[in-house]
Amino acid sequence: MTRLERIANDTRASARDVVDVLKCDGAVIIEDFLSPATLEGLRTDLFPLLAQRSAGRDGFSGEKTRRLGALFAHSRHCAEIAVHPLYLPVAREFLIQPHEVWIGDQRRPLAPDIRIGMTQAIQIGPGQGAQVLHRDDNAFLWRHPTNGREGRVQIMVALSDFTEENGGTLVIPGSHTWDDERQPLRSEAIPTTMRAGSALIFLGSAFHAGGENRTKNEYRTGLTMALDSSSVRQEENMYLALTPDLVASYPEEIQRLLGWSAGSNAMGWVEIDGQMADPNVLLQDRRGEILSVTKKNHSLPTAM
Ligand SMILES: O=C(O)CCC(=O)C(=O)O
Ligand SMILES: [Fe+2]
Repeated sequence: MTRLERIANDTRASARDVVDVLKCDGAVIIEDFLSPATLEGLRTDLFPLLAQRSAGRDGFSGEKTRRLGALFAHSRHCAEIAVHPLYLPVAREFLIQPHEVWIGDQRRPLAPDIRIGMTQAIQIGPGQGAQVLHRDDNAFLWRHPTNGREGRVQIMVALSDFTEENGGTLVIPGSHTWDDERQPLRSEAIPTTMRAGSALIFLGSAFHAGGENRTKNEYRTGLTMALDSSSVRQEENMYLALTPDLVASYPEEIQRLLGWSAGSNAMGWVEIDGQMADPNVLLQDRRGEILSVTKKNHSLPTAM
């Protein structure tokens, strides 16, 4: 395969189309994923902060590459990416796959929720060599082939144009089906070329890498975010990166995606009055009082 499939973000585009391409190729480009206003807002919020960051200190991070995390603290436009109709429903399709488990004498389906596992703006500077090819679900030591059971659906939103020359993300289409023995080769990878505002969505099991920036003075800037299964720990420590007050200022859907939830598989509970409770109640009551679960029912929805 020599090119990545492209889907235009217009009225005809559906999450189903995106899922279908991802199942087949492991990666897809969504053209004009962001509105011009959101793109401009992200650039205004993030570019000055990126300019203050020092470059990476190792080959993987990139010694001519600047990175900025904790993006929900730096731009409220991140919320629009996380709940985008061509991203969140797509992630749900891959990540919320119920397991049949025994709970006592009952066999029940148990499914994870979705969490934002990491956020990062990545600015590849002139002279930066290509990153090594890798899978982002290495963070969870995920096994391959996944047989459709993915742990992560990642996005790379272009905040500047991505070209072959300036470091557009390298992807090996189809590599999400490979087993753990197969080595990825640079010759199999193709560069992501897309206009600013477009996005590459790829599975955590797909081999990819930051590309080489061969330009003299062009910076390639992307915003990456991961939607992960709540069966894994978030890669970026959101509880240190974002204050509870900051998280509380977002709508409840975003609070939960950022990890302030316990979900149906009970990952992330907090003890309140002796009960394993949903931590989201602590955000709802920012007066600092810990509500008693005996007065209000905050208990977890599972049988655990
Ligand atoms: O910057 C890119 O295009 C990809 C970077 C990447 O894959 C990573 O740092 O894990
Ligand atoms: Fe990566």
